[in-house]
Amino acid sequence: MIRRRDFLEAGGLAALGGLAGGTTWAAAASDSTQRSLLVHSLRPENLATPIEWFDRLVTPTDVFFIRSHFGAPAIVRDARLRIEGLVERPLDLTMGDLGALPQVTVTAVLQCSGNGRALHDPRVPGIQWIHGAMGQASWTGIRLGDLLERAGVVSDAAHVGFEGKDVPPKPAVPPFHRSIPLDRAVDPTTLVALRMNGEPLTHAHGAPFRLVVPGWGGNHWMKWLGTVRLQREATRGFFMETGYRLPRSPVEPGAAVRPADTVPLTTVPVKSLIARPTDGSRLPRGRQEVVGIAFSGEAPIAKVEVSIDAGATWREAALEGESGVGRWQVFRLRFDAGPGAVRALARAVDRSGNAQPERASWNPSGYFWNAWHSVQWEVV
Ligand SMILES: Nc1nc2c(c(=O)[nH]1)N[C@H]1C(S)=C(S)[C@@H](COP(=O)(O)O)O[C@H]1N2
Ligand SMILES: [Mo]
Repeated sequence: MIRRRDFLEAGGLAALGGLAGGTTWAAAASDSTQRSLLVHSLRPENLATPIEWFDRLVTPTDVFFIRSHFGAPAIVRDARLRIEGLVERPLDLTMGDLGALPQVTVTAVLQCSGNGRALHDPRVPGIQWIHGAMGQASWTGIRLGDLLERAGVVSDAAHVGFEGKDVPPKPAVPPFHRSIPLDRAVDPTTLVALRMNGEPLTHAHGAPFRLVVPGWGGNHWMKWLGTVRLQREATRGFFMETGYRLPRSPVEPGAAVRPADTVPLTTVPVKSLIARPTDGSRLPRGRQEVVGIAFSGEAPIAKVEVSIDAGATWREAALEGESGVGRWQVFRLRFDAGPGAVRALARAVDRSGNAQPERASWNPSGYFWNAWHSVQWEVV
């Protein structure tokens, strides 16, 4: 039996390998083996989930990726949530106040818009996430729409701004502020979450309150939420006017794009990913199974197709789990493995007809990589 200490040390070493080499692939992740994250940076914490964990509907919290611009703020005992701006009654809510309101639970994918950045060609600057800046969890809290109804939104409010309690490391660094249009804020799936996977939010994931915006890129999901402000206009500043924007229309890979030709990114495009067998695996010949996940921020998944002959033929995989916008389902397909090198591919289509592209649409910040996932196995 493995002692807990050895087990933690093994995880720690894997994490250090990630720091030095850029990537560390944990051996087959399962509940009884490695529960470590891949380190992109420790201060602030930017940690990725090993791909093997994407073989199930819910990503356990302790292996759920962490993305933080400045690092978590200090823990305070009497945290408040302010709702202010264009409202009839500004609110100042404690954890007790929020906990006493009706709670709803939504299962949804949280994916960093920069997930897959390392796979864009030509390469772009920024954290070189490969596949691990995503996860699916159940999120429990209060509908933002319910809170806004209590505060009484004034008629000319059109945007809702969010500020977290984390602060930039020095005055020259702009604060991480975001806003979303009012109609998205009152969508019944938009939550101020207090719980993740049935437990109180952990500090790294935004305790005591964080925003949940199913279907939209992770940058909107404000952690350590402190202020919600009703506004006429979208929030200004670096993270709205320069960061988190996409070219208005597709551009040539490597092209320069003027800020005036960009729009804010919102919904996560359709994507599937093979979790197992992982790229580079050696498999025994015979009956095998490929498993992974698929989701879209625009519509529920319609189908996932898998090829085990480098794209010559495709078969539809079985889907598991509830379908929904911004909610992933597990796909599974059995196949007979003959000897030699096998190139496998996965691609998904959503119910609005959005198809995962063979090549991702390149953009200067490397957002939303979603090309067909391709892996190679050696069958022996
Ligand atoms: N206050 C605050 N909220 C934040 C961030 C941050 O740096 N500060 N990072 C955002 C980004 S870019 C992502 S992808 C998600 C990551 O959430 P997680 O760390 O719980 O996985 O949180 C978002 N919310
Ligand atoms: Mo992100």
